[in-house]
Amino acid sequence: MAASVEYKLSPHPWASNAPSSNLDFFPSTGGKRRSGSETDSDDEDNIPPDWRSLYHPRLEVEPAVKDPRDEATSDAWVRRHPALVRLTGKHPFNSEPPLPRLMSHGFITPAPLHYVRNHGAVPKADWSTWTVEVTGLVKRPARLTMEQLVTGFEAVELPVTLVCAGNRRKEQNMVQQTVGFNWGAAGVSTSVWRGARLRDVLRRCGIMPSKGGALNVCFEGAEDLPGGGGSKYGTSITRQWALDPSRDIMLAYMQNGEPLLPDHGFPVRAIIPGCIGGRMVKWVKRIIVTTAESDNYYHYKDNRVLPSHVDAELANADEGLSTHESYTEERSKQSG
Ligand SMILES: Nc1nc2c(c(=O)[nH]1)N[C@H]1C(S)=C(S)[C@@H](COP(=O)(O)O)O[C@H]1N2
Ligand SMILES: [Mo]
Repeated sequence: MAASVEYKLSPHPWASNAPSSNLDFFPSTGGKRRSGSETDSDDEDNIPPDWRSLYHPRLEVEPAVKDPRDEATSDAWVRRHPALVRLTGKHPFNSEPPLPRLMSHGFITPAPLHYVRNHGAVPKADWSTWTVEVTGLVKRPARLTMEQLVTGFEAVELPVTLVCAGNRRKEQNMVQQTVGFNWGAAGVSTSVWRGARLRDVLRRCGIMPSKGGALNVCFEGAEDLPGGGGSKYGTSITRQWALDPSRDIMLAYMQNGEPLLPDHGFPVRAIIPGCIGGRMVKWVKRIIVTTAESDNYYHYKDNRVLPSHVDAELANADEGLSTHESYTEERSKQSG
């Protein structure tokens, strides 16, 4: 394999303020990893694989375009694939590709066909001014720019499958009605994600020891959502997961060799291989190291699987209960 992997970017059609054709922004990870870097890899052969052959031929064939259905919504500026099946009306945008189309692409889903789960409006993000704040139980709190994330940390790139916890809920709802909307069988997609390791970022910021109470890592998105009377989308993972080098958890800024699409978290999102999609916070603005797990409304109320005797009515009635991905028309109106 070539020691130097070059990433040539074509102009980005979806986000005009994304860097394009700028190799300095996306330096190669090729060759041996720097010794003394924050990774503890004991692999003899550290040359990362080149995944481009998996996704590059697919890029042009599934373009995203402005869709008249988005015109009267706050997502009017977002380009989307017209074939995506809209599951919750116009807004917020929750969609999956037609199953045969998803399958026709094989292992890697072109980004415009990747299923989308948005709790609210897509944030209008600017690459050059976006920052990710790392705060809480860290010795050196930081506000990282995209340039710092891209150039200041070793990049990792690998294929990751995302699946919404609601995938195939349509069938589940036929057996017993849940609070959630009807996903078909295509709420699942795989693409090649590239980003900085969360672990490296946390170590650079001096994450406190677990004895010091630094036990959880919370993520917060950028949207203003109605949940709990007004909140951001947020969730958390344990410190142990966040720092585990074998988990390859990353702050991803590229999908299939391009900057992220607005719907998938441009400019940066969490990617947690092997975890449910709901944990992979898009448009990440804040990472907070805490003792307790996230107290975010969407972590608490949306990401729960309940025993089968709990029906939708009981889940809604009881403060302590809720089902994953609860969705109501009312909420959809508020989040516009
Ligand atoms: N900020 C933010 N992050 C989010 C969400 C969201 O609505 N807002 N939805 C979550 C859910 S439930 C899923 S399944 C995945 C979907 O990611 P995708 O839209 O890129 O497929 O994003 C997760 N991250
Ligand atoms: Mo989800």
